[in-house]
Amino acid sequence: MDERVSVTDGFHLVVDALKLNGIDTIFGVAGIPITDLARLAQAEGMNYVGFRHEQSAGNAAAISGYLTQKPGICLTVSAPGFLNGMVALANATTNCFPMILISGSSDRAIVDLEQGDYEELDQMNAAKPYAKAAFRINKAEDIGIGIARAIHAAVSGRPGGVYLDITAVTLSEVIDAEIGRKSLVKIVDPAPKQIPAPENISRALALLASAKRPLIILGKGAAYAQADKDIRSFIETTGIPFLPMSMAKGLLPDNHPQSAATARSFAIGQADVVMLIGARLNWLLSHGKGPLWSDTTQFVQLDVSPTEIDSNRPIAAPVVGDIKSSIAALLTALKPGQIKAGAEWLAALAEHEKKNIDSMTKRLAADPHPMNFSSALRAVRDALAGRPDIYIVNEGANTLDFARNIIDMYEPRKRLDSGTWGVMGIGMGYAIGAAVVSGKPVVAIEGDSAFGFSGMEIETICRYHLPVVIVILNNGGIYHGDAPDAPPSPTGFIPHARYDKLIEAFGGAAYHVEDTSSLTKALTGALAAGRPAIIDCVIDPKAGTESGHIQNLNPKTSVAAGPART
Ligand code: ADP
Ligand code: TZD
Ligand code: MG
Repeated sequence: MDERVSVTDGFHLVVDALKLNGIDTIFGVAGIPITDLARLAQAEGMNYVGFRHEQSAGNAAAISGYLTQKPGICLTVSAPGFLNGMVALANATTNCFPMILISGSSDRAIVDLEQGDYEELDQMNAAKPYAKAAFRINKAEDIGIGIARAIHAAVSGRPGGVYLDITAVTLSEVIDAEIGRKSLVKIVDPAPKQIPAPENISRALALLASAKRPLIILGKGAAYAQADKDIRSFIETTGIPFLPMSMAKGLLPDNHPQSAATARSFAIGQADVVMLIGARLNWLLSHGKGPLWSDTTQFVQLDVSPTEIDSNRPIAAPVVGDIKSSIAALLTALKPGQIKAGAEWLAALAEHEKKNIDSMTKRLAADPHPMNFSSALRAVRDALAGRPDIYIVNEGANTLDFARNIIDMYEPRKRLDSGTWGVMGIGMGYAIGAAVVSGKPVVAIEGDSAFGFSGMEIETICRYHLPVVIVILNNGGIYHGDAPDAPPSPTGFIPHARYDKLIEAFGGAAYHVEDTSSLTKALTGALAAGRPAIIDCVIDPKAGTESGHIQNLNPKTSVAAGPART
């Protein structure tokens, strides 16, 4: 018999196992021992996207997981490549995004005795504390099972990042093709429904029905669940006002009449029952404590993870299940007229909204020179008007906080940002991931510092001709750029740097703008051209505040700056 058809090897089995489970894209950086895996994946019809740094490849995988509910795949080399990818894997786990980091690894016998192999590291054990699960495949025959276990772990229950170690020996191991074929696993139900208990549903509805001032907070777990219609229906049927967390913006359009976003603090402070849907009571919600919250507020919480319940405040009505099933069950059990947000509550919110909208309108109308964050983002908003299809990626400090408030979203899962960790460096990876899986345009609104963390991926964006436009709000530093520059301050960068020039090296379109009308025109033009572009926006170096809107999280110094005194 022809040997070529009767045998297979680990490389082929990895590709076969991924394809069999509907995974068609790999984000990675090539090198020993996975170069041929990348080549083979491409030859076998998979979409391989090669990056300049594993962290960005991992971020692209993570966000593709968030957008598609299938684990995004990141492929790296051993030790340093693996560790570069680990930041993205840990971030995915923290944000509850499904992803699998696959790294090739060195000879286990040498690694375990620490005998100094090429790129030696005990990768699986290094990954464990930061991953939802970590597995190692030591035999070609186990590849099918190993990949099945990784997929289940990534997408079932609370989604997260999974590390899958495949040794170089396993990749090149040759086995009988028939044995190989039989070893593959086609997963029947990777993320089984988790139906909430009926008493969870009746308790939650009863608590909401008793509320005088109910409020719904939508988190990115709700966006991930893709239960958009039912969530909207529940909110509109009950008339309860809602607040979106940052990545849940657009789940219902930001201009929806029930959005309480412009009266956020008032709504949170006054609500007597808050229903959390896929949102944790973590630092982003002040842990449900402190001046923002009332001590007497009661909570309904919809979450797939039972241990999330009571993590920061007691939860009077937990609804443990997947959000799609939970919201469907709530809608089915809801009796006509059982829950109706009161007119007094809605009127109080409307009054606060009006005040805040008036002051925001005034701020946005100002057109200072040089631009500040408000005026530049108003110009960006004008260019985005009528384009709800565009993905917005957003990172920075002031750039993040102002853009979240100024750029309205109209469609679910279109806003992708620094997330639970407030991490810098997701920008280009998320932009590439979103563009690759959706084929839609992406506008990345980046602080000049934030952009620097993944900036080299503009070559990747140009190489794959992705419709990504990067708007850099360039205030010359971390938070602001007005610190003295000799010696360089910890927060300052080279003043007047021209980030637009960078993309010229790779054939992208470069814009440099100093005023709002040029910015709107540049962004409109770049989007119409549909090709990679950087718009470098000159922002007043004094415009930003330290740490944006979270200055209060900085520990206070009690001693004046200068060398430590003994
Ligand atoms: P945000 O930052 O937007 O407030 P978080 O990331 O804090 O949101 O919270 C997301 C929550 O959603 C997590 O507790 C997670 O367990 C939960 N979650 C994620 N996916 C689902 C799902 N499909 N069904 C139910 N809960 C989910
Ligand atoms: N490193 C990482 C990985 N994440 C972080 N969040 C930080 C460092 C600290 N950090 C912030 O929290 S925001 C930020 C840093 C370095 C950059 C802020 O500067 P920017 O935005 O230019 O991106 P603004 O508009 O100037 O505030
Ligand atoms: Mg800056």
